Amino acid sequence: MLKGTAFVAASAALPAAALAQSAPASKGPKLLEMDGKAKLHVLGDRPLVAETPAALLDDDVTPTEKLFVRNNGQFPEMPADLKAWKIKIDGEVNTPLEISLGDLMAKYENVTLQLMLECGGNGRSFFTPEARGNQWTNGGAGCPQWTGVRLADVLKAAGLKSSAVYTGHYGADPTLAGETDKPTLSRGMRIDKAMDPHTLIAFKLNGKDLPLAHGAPVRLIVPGWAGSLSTKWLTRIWVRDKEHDGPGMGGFSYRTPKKPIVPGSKGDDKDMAVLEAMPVRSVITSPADGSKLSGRKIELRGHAWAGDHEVKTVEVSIDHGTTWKPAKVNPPANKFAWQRFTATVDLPSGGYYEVWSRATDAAGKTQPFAATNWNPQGYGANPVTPVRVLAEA
Ligand SMILES: Nc1nc2c(c(=O)[nH]1)N[C@H]1C(S)=C(S)[C@@H](COP(=O)(O)O)O[C@H]1N2
Ligand SMILES: [Mo]
Repeated sequence: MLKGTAFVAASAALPAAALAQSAPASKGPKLLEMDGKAKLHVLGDRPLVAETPAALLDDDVTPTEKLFVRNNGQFPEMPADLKAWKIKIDGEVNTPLEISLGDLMAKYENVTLQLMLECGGNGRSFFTPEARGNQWTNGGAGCPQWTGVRLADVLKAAGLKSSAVYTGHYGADPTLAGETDKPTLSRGMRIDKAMDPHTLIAFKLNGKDLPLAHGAPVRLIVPGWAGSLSTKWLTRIWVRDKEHDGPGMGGFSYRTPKKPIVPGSKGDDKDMAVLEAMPVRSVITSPADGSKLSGRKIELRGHAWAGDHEVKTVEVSIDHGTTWKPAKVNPPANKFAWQRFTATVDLPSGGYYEVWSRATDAAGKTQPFAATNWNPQGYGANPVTPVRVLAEA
């Protein structure tokens, strides 16, 4: 499961020769070259998919440049007049709305929250055998600050009919083949998640207008649930009287087995249910995987999160899970924000160690040691992920 690593000095005090010696022998991941974005790891070019390496996830609030990018189609054009952008709310509502972004911003209360965005496929590379799709490690996730209006306020203004049970979301991105008359992806959620006051129609990311890569001029943010619900370049919310059936809602797309299936088997899509909340996960953000340490004391840092739940505990281990030590876990900035954990770890000797972290959520669910509930498209893998260090002293 663990692919090879080259040990890179974490301390600037190490002589250049040591650094040169430990330079990666094999070529590393392809790095993103894009204005306004850090050198994220490119998992795919067409469509563009790039993840954030764990060590770049260390900030309390994910900076825009470090937020992962996941497209299913092509980028749409950047609109000339952001405020003239129109969003339609129709279907099972008393008064269908077509509202400009300018009016949306002016008429509804603006809220700013720190909210998790996480791809449904995050962790997919940990499945054995390999599941279909982008091979995310843990970097299809980030927790920046979003500003927008509550989707609930807009749905209340339109007036939900009693038949309203689900949403269907549409964005302006052309398909990979360049079509603009059919949706690239159109997912939806149960109406109670749409009415959660943390589900936003967002127009700012970390205090600035959304960049094109993250859905300019306006997108949904459905925190804690599969990122595919957080429609970028939002044009329409269709309120439905049944589970939505747009592209991305059927078969094995964003669906996981109701009962475990044999890993690698074809499976039957009748045994699958829509993936909603993401599972509990912890990521060590410092030290970086493959760090050479000059001493034996590690000031460990990371983030943990758990879909709809708060994280209750994080434990760390340096002996492959034989013994565990509790980490300090901070409360989230608000509901649906990740939580910082820290621990001081003393290695008993110099040499090679794997540092593990495992989180447990408020519902009592703990990260497993290997990806469980294998499914053909690889959703929901959240195993403990080692960080490998080499201590010199
Ligand atoms: N219109 C549209 N919205 C979309 C997508 C897309 O391809 N088209 N990708 C979704 C997926 S699968 C994820 S994980 C998130 C990623 O958001 P980001 O690129 O801002 O990180 O956007 C979602 N919203
Ligand atoms: Mo995603």
